[in-house]
Parts: sequence; C-alpha cells; structure tokens
Amino acid sequence: MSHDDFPTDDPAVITAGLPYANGDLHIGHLRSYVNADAFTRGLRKLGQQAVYVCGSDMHGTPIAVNAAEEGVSPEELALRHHEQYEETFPKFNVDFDNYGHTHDETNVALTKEFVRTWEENDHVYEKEIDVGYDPEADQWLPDRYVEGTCPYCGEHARGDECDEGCQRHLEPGEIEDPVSALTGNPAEYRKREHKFLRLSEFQEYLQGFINRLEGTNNAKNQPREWIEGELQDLCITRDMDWGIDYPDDESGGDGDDAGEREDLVLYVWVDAPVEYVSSTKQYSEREGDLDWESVWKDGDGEIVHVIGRDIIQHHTVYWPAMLRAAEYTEPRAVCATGFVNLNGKGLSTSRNRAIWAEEYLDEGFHPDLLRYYLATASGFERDVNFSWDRFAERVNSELADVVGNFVYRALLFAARNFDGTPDVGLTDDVETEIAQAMDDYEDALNDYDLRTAGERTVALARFGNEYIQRNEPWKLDDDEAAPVIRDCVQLVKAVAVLLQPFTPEKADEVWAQLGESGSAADATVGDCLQEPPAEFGEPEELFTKVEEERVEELNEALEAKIESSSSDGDADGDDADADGSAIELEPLVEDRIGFEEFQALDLRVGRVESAEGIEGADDLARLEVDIGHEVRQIVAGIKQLHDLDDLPGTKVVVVANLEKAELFGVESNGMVLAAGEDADLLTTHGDSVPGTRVK
Ligand code: B3M
Ligand code: ZN
Repeated sequence: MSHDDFPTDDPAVITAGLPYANGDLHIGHLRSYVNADAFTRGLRKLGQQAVYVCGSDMHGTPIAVNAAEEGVSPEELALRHHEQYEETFPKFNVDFDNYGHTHDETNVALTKEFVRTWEENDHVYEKEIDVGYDPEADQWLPDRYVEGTCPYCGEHARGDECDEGCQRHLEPGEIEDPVSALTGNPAEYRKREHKFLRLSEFQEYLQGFINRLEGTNNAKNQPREWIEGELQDLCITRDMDWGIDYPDDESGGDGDDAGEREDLVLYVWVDAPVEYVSSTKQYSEREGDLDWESVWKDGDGEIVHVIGRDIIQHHTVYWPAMLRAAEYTEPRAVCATGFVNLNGKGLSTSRNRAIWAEEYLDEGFHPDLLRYYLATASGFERDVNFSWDRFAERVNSELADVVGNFVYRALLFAARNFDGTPDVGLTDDVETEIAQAMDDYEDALNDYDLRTAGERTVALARFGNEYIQRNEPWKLDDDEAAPVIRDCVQLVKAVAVLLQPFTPEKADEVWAQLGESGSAADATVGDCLQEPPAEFGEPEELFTKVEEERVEELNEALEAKIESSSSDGDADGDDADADGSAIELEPLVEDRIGFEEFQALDLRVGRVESAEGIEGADDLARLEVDIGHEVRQIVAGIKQLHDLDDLPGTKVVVVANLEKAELFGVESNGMVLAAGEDADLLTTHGDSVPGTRVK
C-alpha cells in the first residue's frame, strides 16, 4: 500500500460491504454498491488498474433467523438471494469484477487458513463466558437470537450490535436484560467455552493504523474512541450449525483432531471480511492480471473498503487486527457511506418504506439516473435524502437541462453544419477550462469525493451551454462558427469521459454519437483533450424529463404503499419501528464541523419585500429580500406552502454567501432558511434589522 496519489503503479482493489443474502435489495443497499462502482470506474479514468470485488454474506444469525421464519434451510435461503443479487447488480451497471459468496470453497478454505495462522501465532485462546440460552427452546442464543439493553448507551440492542443506539459491536454476554428472540422469554446466561482473538495485543498497531488510514472522515475519526479505550478481545466462535466450522489444527484435516471445536462455527464477522480476499483471489485466478497475494500479503496494492457507516468498527478495528494477525497487509482507505432516507424519513423495510431495486426498474427509469442521484447527492459520507420530487428535479435540471441539452445542441449543430468535428484547432480558453476540470476531477477522486467529481463534470457541461449561448454560432457563417463548434464537441467528449463512472450507459451513448469507437469506459481523463472523430451523424436526445404528473403518481403510490404496510405492521404488533415518533426525524448528522466552518456561512436577517409565484414551477416563488446591504432576488420552494401575499414584511434568515443558482430561468442569489417539509420559515424573535449577522 502506498499513500501516493492515484494512479499508482500497483493495482487498487475496491471492495463493497457484503450484502446479507436474506432479502431484496433496495436503494439503501444500492447506494454503497453504486458509489463503490463509480469510484472504481473513476480510478480507472485516472489510469489506475482497479478491481472491484464483493460477494454475498451467507452466514450468521441474519440468515438463520430469516430462514427459520420461512421454514427453509439457511443455505437454501442464502443461495436464492445470492443468485438474485448476481442478477440485480448488473441491472444498475454495478459491475463487480468478481462476485463470490462467503460459503463458497475459496472462502471456506481461506477463512480456515486465517484462523490457523492466528492459532499458530498464538493470537487465539479459549475462555469461559456467559452465553444466552433459551431453556424453553432448549437452544443457545447467539447474536440476533437475543435482544436486550446496550450496556454502553442504554438503547434497545441486538445480541451483537447496538443497532438502534451507539452502533457498537457487542460481545456475547454483554447485553443486559437478555430476552430470547425465539420465545420472547427472558434468556438465561450459561457458561460456555469460546475462542477469542487477542485484539488487545493490537492496540498500538491500531493506533498507528488509524493515523495512516485514508477515506471518509467518519471512518477515520469514529474509531479513535474505541482504539484509545480498552480493547476487548473478540469472541470468534458461535454456538450454531450454520457457518464455517472452526478449523482443526492440521491444515486439510478431517475434523477429528484434538482441540478442534466441532460444536462451534466461526462468528460471521470472521468469514465475511475474508471474502474480500477470497473474491480477489477468484478474480486473480480467473483473469491473471493481478496477483492477489502481492496485494493482500505484500502490500503491493491499494485496498479501499466502501461500507455502510454502521460497520465502521468492524472495518477499522477488527478487520485490520484480523489481517495483521494472519500476516496480511492493511487497507489504505475506508469510505463509509451515510444512510439513505426516503422523503426525509429513515428507510424501513418492515414498513415497506423503501424503494426496491426492481421496483425502480419497473417504473421504467434508466438505471443511470438513479446512479447519478445516489453517487452525487452527497458523495460517500453524508446521508442521502431520496424523494421522487428531488429525483425528478435533479434528472430534469442537471442531467436533461444541462448535460443532455448541451450534448444535443452541440452535436446537432456539428453534424448538420460540419458532418462532425470542424477541422480547426481548439481555442486556448476552452482547452484551459477542460484541463482545469480534469485536474479538479483527479483531485476529487484522490479525496474520495465523488460528489465533487460529479458536480465538476456537470459544471463543465454548464460551461458548454453558456459558451454556445454566448457565442451564438447560429448567427455566424460556417468559418466563424467552426471554432465555436470545435470547442463544443471537445467539451462534449470531455463530459462523456468524466460522466462515465456515474452514468456508464449514457456516456456510451454520447460516445457512439461522437463517432468514437469502443466504449467510454476505456477512455481516461487524458482523453478529454484528444481530438474527437471528424465525422458523425445527428444525435438523439440523451435524457427524457420526468413529468410533474409522473412525480405526483409516484408520490401517491409510495405514500399508499407505506400507509398500507404500516397498518399491517401495527396489526401484527411486531414492527420493530412501529413507534413512529423517532423515525419521523432525519437522523442527526454524525460529523461535527468546526466553528470556522460554521462561520463560513454568512447568515443574515432579511425582510421579504415581495413574493410571487414563478410561472411553470409548482413550488417555486421569487422573493425580493432586503438584507441591509442590498435587496436580493431569492428563489424559494415555498409557493404552495405559504400564502405569498402574506409574506412581505416577514423577517427571515438568509444564507447570503450561497453560490448563485438558476431555477426555472430565474436567478437565485441566496437562500431562505426554513424547517421541514412544510417550509416553516425561520424568523427572528426580536427586532434585529435586515443585514444583521446571525451567529
Ligand atoms: N453483511 C452487512 C452489514 O452489516 C454485512 C457486511 C459484511 S462486510 C464484510 O452491513
Ligand atoms: Zn449502544
């Protein structure tokens, strides 16, 4: 591993957290897989060899519990979902270079090898602990089979994770007031011998590791508290049938050696991350252009883990220690994605408050639209708030109005008047603009910042639109128009290259329209400035706008779906989050900002002078707001939520230094703060005059 900028000489291996093979995929899942896919493609754009691997997580109580509910074997359930995932991912252009599963031969063998090396290096010991037991069901209660109270934060938690509270991993025996999930009876704690990995030995190593780690801030900072505190050893075995058997002492033995624990399987969090290595190995053995051992053992590679933020501890504490104990190398980066909310509320699969992967496709929307939304809405780290309104707005105003419109105008003009790229040189200014975009794009990817990479690409298309508008080639003769169109075609090519990681199919459409051969996937950032083909025909429109009526239908259908399933859930009485109060609120943003960052916001008291609706836009109003120094024109999405005639005279809080934006052709120079979906306007309590700084 290096900390050199991408591209490096060694290959990069990008992994995405393994989906448990126990249910359907929804947009919350897709978010991580799309982001990791876009990041992999982005690295390739920089000229980096990048391999994207993943697999299904087949073991553990998440599978066993669901299988028991369905009355099928865990293996059957897991394989069924595994096959379904293998079909679904490509439909979203999530193209894993290898997609295995944790129950396959490679992973079973490699996992056992990990554990044997730990044993050989004396990193494992056996200890008697308390394990939950249900006397009525006559069964041990590992992990999700037991629920209770988190000893750290007091929230309701599952046996091995505080999923509703502090997100900590919980060791067997730690949960307080244990209740059996099988019978609902209080669980007993009984003594059992289990195997432990001496995590505490790795404290110093982990303290160094966390300082080297790259990736998102949440992944780099959240673990510090755990690593600085007392590190508990990790129980690596469970009392279950479903899982990978604890290995015997001899490699390849038949399981009857002394010391073997035939009654135990490995904890799912042992074999799950090993799948990252197994999947790389499978890729290596199939393709031969990467040596998995040199990447994973010798450190000649850049390992980047993309995960959900609820499993940061597993990837920044347990996994690096597991790797080290097995004489493997460490990851270079961990990128932890935030949650996906739907209409401002947390996703809830039990309430059907989700947009399922297949459901999205059934609506007939192109997968690239969702990819674009998910990868650029907030980059890796922040929560994404999905709503059909926002989806339509972004598709319409960014992909259709900016990217699609520019590509179409430029290529149509070029094809009609020049049969392709005009045979003149590129203007210096445009060359500089493209070169700047290329630099910014490379920097953004090196900062693991997908959002900025995406925004920069759209900004380049916006520049193109303004450029064509400003130069009005339709008013020029061919000689005068040629350099303008030459510039525009180059800009189109650059946009296609840079947008490809986000919208691979759409980028290929542009590629074909440009008369380029092959795929935009093979182009690198450097190709943004390579001359486009001399000849091509008339283009077709790239994106279709999402109509307002369509959005209304989608919203109604979504509401109805949530409504009906929440009443079902309540009737069953088993809906985990049926007490709706908590989930009505967006989760708090975990990342703190410094005071300086806050001060960067220029918040001012304003007074609304006038307010009128913007024609053609359902929600938008044009406000004139006095902010002391000047009167600003601000567009606000409040048309239907407020009586506009009542607004003049109202004091509001304005973000005065927000970048200007154009909405429905009206410039918005600032933003008015409002709370929630009803756009409850923020005002002042006393009589501060317009222009007063809010701090
Ligand atoms: N299967 C899913 C989760 O806890 C779990 C990830 C494993 S990654 C090695 O989000
Ligand atoms: Zn907790």
